[in-house]
Amino acid sequence: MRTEQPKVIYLKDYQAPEYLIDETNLTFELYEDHSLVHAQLVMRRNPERAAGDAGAGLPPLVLDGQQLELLALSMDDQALTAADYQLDDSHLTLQPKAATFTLDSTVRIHPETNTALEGLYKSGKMFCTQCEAEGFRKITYYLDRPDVMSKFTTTVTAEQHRYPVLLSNGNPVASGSEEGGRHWATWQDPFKKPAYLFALVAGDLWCVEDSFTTMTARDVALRIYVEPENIDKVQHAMDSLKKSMRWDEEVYGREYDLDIFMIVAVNDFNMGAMENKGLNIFNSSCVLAKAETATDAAHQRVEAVVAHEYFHNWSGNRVTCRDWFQLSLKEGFTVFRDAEFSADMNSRTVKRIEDVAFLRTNQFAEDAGPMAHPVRPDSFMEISNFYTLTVYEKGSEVVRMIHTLLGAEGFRKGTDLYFERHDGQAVTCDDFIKAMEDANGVDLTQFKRWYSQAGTPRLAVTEAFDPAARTYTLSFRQSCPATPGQAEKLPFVIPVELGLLDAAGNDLPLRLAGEAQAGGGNRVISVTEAEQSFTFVDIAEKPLPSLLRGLSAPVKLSFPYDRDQLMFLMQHDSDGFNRWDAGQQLSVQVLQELIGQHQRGEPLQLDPRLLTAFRTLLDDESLDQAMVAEMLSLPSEAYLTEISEVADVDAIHAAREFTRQSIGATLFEPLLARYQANRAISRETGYVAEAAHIARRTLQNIALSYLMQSGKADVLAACLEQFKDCDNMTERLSALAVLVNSGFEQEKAEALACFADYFKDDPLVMDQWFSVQAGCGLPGGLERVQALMEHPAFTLKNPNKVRALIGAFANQNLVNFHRADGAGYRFLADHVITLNALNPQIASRQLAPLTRWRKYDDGRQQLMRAELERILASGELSSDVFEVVSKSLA
Ligand code: B3K
Ligand code: ZN
Repeated sequence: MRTEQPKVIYLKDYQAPEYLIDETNLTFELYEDHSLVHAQLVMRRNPERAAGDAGAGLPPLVLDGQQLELLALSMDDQALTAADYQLDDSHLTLQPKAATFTLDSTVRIHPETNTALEGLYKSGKMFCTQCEAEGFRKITYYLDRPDVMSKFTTTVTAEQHRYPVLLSNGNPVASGSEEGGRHWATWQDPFKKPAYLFALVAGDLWCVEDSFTTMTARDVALRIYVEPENIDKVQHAMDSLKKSMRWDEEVYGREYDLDIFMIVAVNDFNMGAMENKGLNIFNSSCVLAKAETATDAAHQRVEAVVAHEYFHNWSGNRVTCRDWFQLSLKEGFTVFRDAEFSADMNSRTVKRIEDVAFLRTNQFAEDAGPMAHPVRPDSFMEISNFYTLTVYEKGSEVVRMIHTLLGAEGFRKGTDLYFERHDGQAVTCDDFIKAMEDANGVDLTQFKRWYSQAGTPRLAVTEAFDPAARTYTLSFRQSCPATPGQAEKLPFVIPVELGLLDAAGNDLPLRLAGEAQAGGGNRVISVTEAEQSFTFVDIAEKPLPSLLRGLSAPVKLSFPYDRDQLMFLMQHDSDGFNRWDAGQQLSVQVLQELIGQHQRGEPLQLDPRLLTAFRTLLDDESLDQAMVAEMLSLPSEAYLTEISEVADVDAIHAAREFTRQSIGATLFEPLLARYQANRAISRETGYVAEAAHIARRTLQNIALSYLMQSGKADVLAACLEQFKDCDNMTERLSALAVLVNSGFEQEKAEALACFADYFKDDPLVMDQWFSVQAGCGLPGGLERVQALMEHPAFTLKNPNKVRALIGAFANQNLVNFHRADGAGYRFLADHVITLNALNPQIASRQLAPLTRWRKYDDGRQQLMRAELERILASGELSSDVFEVVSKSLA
């Protein structure tokens, strides 16, 4: 906990470490009421910093350490006493006498009471670790920074009966039993790594084993460890792992490097997973999946997270970050890698649609709020607060733009050079860019502004057609709003992928003024100035532009399309993503009109063109069902909030619900036809995990949710049939969600009770049960959530539960969370205060909805601010919570 105001750390203050640690030899003694950690560090003066030593002597050695009880300390086998060092609550300082030395320490720690889930802690009955970013300092005194890379050897000793499995990074080298029912195992990691990649696991675990033959014909043992009751939910993760390993060889030429790769699933975990060298530790929600308990979306998440953590072996572990300001070096790049992997494994267009919808709703909101920061931040108080959508998702968009600008081949040349040049090093985002530049002979100086300037740029586009000259000119004007600490912004390099559609909807051949010949119907132009025009020649008729295809840059584009033009693009754009995006823009226009009507107290009148467009989609059986499902999905309330100047929660909710009802009523017949046809196939084939079936189920479930708006008895019957008779969680949970959001009180109550009774022993399924109810927008949402907090399956100590109930309520149930009396805000603040003491990282994450207070009307602004003030005054705040609250109020 914070005793004084946390310090701000600046990138500009970076200095290389004074000392290095060549070898780290650890021994853990695990017990039920404490654990002991013996560390032997083989250290030396960093030659890079040694220039002035001859005159000035050696500088003090300052080791990081928190919540450690120092029991013994010696240097080069000489025991040290309290007079030989200084201790405060986060450092151990001592004076080396020689440029190389060995430091031995023993500390006592308490994993059994560690609720912050950082460092060494217990999840249920097993011991596990989470060290990134700065958790290793809660395990032993160390230079806990990513530019200190060391060779680790780890011995774990524990009671054999309770902890038959003892794991750490690298390869197993020895094991044995001790007296008194204890045993030990030693692991050695041949690769130097920073302490944040250290991992240890001890527990009663079962594993599924497989193997992978690498591109150079080496056999790698693959093991996924889980608690015994979950052993039947591991196959999908194993398949995903093998696909990832092959994909990284084929697409990036990257081979796995140890003889064994392990994944361990734990129930209590602050985020999705962690890429510890050779021993990934996962939130069980990102490993366990089988048809009966996990939805299609959950299966896809497992595939993506397994891939993401595996890909870190190169982008993060072999080449790591110099300091935490460079976090996006590994995270942005790795998110890009996993997104491309998922695109290759599933539908590329659908993956892009999902990612962009998420980016626009959530990252754009972060970039417009009080925590806005560049992809490479300049400063932070608490690094845990910077594992953000900006570092991850926008960081990935930045890498995607480099890929777009250089092309796949040029990009690969760049990554080859990057991995070769920096293997075994801790480097910066500039090093990454430099490799891209050197491999391609290009200059990315201006492009690098994407790393240093925060905020979502706006790109306003206008057109001018000259029939006599047969030219068509697109004029671009870019601007970027001010963000905290950054008033003025310089122009970005914005790659705009585009096409021009003729009256039949075909891409016209594109030839810019000055070019010898046309170069296809789709191209990328780079907007690099604040205002810039591009003139296309040989254009006989006025075209309709399709701009920013695939969201080729993370910007907010505006072009004055009318609704008929959007409908035309929805049908004809050769870019699937832009067909979807045209539909979204049409929906946004229509919904915004309804929001205005609601605010003026007028009767709501839906533009029938939206219904026509949706009917066309439903009638066209040749379309990819996954695309139809995406296109039938209205923009979320959260997205409508994000694009509002002042968000009127009630009007947004009313407009969207009204539209959903109109769709359900007007398109009842085609929706029912689609529903019945698709449900019949589900019944006939049973669950099939293939893309076509996933698409079919998605459309089936969207159709069901619209149909249920009608309140008709036969739709209810169909919904109950699906709920009871299906063989998989995708159909069951969708039916449950539809019931929960309906007015059929008795059926709803019965379904919820029956579901909970059946799945009460499966925590991940119960998370879904909590979420579905937390997200229900019917009146009384807060009271329902408060009652659920008392449910025996709920606990604030499990992050998944907090996210499933409190998180889902505050982020997805906007109309209930933003109740005009502020009770939703009070509820959230109360739990943030409790969580601050239990688990600061989770507390700080849950705060996000309150930080967005500037989006709302005066009354709500005051209520939200008052809750932030109350948190600030509530006592000793963690640096995590303090940073977010104080920046939000600034
Ligand atoms: N690198 C970890 C995130 C660690 C977060 C620490 N607070 C997971 C990932 O991005 O792969
Ligand atoms: Zn990552």
